[in-house]
Formats: sequence, structure tokens, C-alpha cells
Amino acid sequence: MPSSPHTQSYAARIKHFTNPTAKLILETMERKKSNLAVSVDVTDPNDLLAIIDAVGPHTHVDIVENFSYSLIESLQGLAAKHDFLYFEDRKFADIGNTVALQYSSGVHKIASWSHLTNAHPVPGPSIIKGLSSVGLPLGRGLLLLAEMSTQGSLAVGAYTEEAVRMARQHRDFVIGFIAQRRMDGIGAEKEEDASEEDFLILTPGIGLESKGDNMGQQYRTPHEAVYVSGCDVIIVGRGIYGTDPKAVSTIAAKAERYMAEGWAAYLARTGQQ
Ligand code: 5BU
Repeated sequence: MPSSPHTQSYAARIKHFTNPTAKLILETMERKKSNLAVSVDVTDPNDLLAIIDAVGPHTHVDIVENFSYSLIESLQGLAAKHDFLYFEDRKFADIGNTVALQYSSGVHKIASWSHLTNAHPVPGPSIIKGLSSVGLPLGRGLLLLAEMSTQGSLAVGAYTEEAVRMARQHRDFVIGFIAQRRMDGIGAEKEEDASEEDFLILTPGIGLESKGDNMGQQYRTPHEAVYVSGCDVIIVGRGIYGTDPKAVSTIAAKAERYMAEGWAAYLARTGQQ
């Protein structure tokens, strides 16, 4: 019986995936020694670019919201400068035909620049069909939202199991989950159905100084997420850019701290230190 993927190095797991984005994420994490994704939920495009430039050296994935298409060239320049990927946290949730249009067209043309995006499994497998019709030919990857970090989330139990089953049917495009823990074997009919599988787990709800906000968000430390729960990538927003998106000098230092804690937890988990 092979060892569970979460005890293996990111580099050793590259061969478990056919999807180019999954391979690129694993390669980039290993090269940059970072399993940090910074989530930049700001409204001013200038703040967005300044934050991405500040955190770029410390991160391998940036999550982008609220921008116009004219920003894309600047974003692509920063990705090349700092060697990271984009994950547009779009949370698609509609019928296949509609999500295919949302993914390919409109002002954002997400598929043209974002390596990774995500979708709620609530519409069923047709959402994967719609998104993969656009993303797969471009080598893009998809995460399903199997769990959420919020108090009272409905994405639990049978819902989470169904999400994992849907992903198992589309391994070429669905490379992992937004979840709070590893999904190994969840919802599998037989143990052997899942024994060879590997999915990337990107996990939000990470904070070192706070346990949550006043709107239902719940935080764990990088160690709890990566070492205890086996998640692969920590997604950090306000823990890094705080309440003042203009405070770029402190942002880089905070990103470095999350990156160091996330990487130490990964090394400990995989027996590399
Ligand atoms: P925060 O500032 O670190 O709380 O931001 C977390 C980000 O992760 C934010 O962009 C959310 O949209 C995103 N998120 C989350 O916090 N919890 C979830 O379950 C999901 C996404 Br799905």
C-alpha cells in the first residue's frame, strides 16, 4: 500500500496529476518553498497591484477579486516577475452553459489569465462539464468547494461526500478542493477506489492573531491546517493585509511569517525536518 499523499513531498506528488496546472502548482511550491496563497480582497486596483508586488516573493498563488480587464497585463507582469500563479476565487454555482460563458467571456475573461478557479458543487456534475469545456483545452484547473470555513456551513456530510465523488469522475480537470482537511477516501464506495488518488487541498480560514471575525469566519493556524489536518495550501487574506491595504511595508513581513509557518508545518508533516 503506497504511503498517503500528504506524507509525500510536493515534488513527489507531481506524477499523481495529469493536469498541467496541478503540476505547475506543485513545482512552484517546491521551487519557492512556499505553500502560501494570498487572498487579496481589495477594491482599489492600485492597492491590488501594490499588495501583489509586496507579497509576490513569498507566495505561489494569488487570489484576485474586483478588477477590470485592463489590469490583466499588469497582473501577468507581476506573475512573471515573482513566479506565481493566479487563482480567481470565482465560486461558480450555475448551470453548465452559464458558467462556461462566465468563465470564458464578460469583462473578466477569467479562463484567459487565471490558472485556477473554483466552483460550488451544488448544481451537480454539469458545472464541471461546463467549466472544463473552456478550461481543459487551456490547461486550467478547477477546485470544488467541498467544505467552508464559516460557522454553520451546510457543506458537510453527504454534500462533501458527493463533491468528492464528482471530482473523482473528472480527475483531468478537478485537481482538488477548497476544504478544511484532506478528503482521502471520503465518499468512496470501496477502499480501493480511493487508495491511489491525490487531490490538492487549499484551505481558507487561516489566522495567527485572531480566531475569527464578526461575520462567521473561523481561523486556524498554518500548523493546524497543514500539519494536523493535512491541507496543502494555506489561503490567507486579512491576516496579511490587515485592515489597511496601504500598509505595504508591513504586508511583506506578514506574508513572510505565514509562509515560514506554512512551510515548517509541511516539512514536519512530510518528515523533512
Ligand atoms: P480572510 O481575510 O483570510 O478571512 O480571507 C479568506 C478568503 O478566503 C476570502 O477571500 C474568502 O472569500 C475565502 N474563503 C473563506 O474564507 N472561507 C471559505 O470557506 C471559502 C473561501 Br470557500
